Amino acid sequence: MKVDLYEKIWMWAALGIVVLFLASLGFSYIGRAIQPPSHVEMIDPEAVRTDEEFGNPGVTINADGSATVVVQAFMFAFLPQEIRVPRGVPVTFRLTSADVIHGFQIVGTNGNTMVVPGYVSQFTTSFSRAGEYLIVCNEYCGLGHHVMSAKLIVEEGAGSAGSVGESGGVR
Ligand SMILES: [Cu+2]
Repeated sequence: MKVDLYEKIWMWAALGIVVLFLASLGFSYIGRAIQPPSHVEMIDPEAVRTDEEFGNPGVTINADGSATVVVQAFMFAFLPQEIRVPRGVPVTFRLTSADVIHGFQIVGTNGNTMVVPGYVSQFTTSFSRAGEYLIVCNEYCGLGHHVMSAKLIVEEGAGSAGSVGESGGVR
């Protein structure tokens, strides 16, 4: 079968693009630990403020040294406004919205999820660098969207000694 030269070039170019896309998917999944969420848990959005867990958002340090962060998102803020977690330990974020869809992005890390009313978004990550991180809402949620932010402070905790090189963590 005779295939025209230009046809051949386009065929190989199309194949190359597919390979490139698959490679970048693989890189973000394995290399950067960026994965789609797999957690499904439902909650009544109107009961969020009186919920035992989400009505009292905050940080809990667990017996094994890991941390659980409960966050309530609403127009136009996150509660708590300031989150303090130790460096180098697994940190599980649990979030829900009391009104519309919001985003929760910890800038400069792989911590990023949608916060959908009716659902609990959950992800676990760890922070290998102490310091202050900005948290922003990255889903347009209304007139005050641009002011919807919070602060994450990663502290040099007692449990974080010798945890350099933690896998699955972020910069
Ligand atoms: Cu928002």
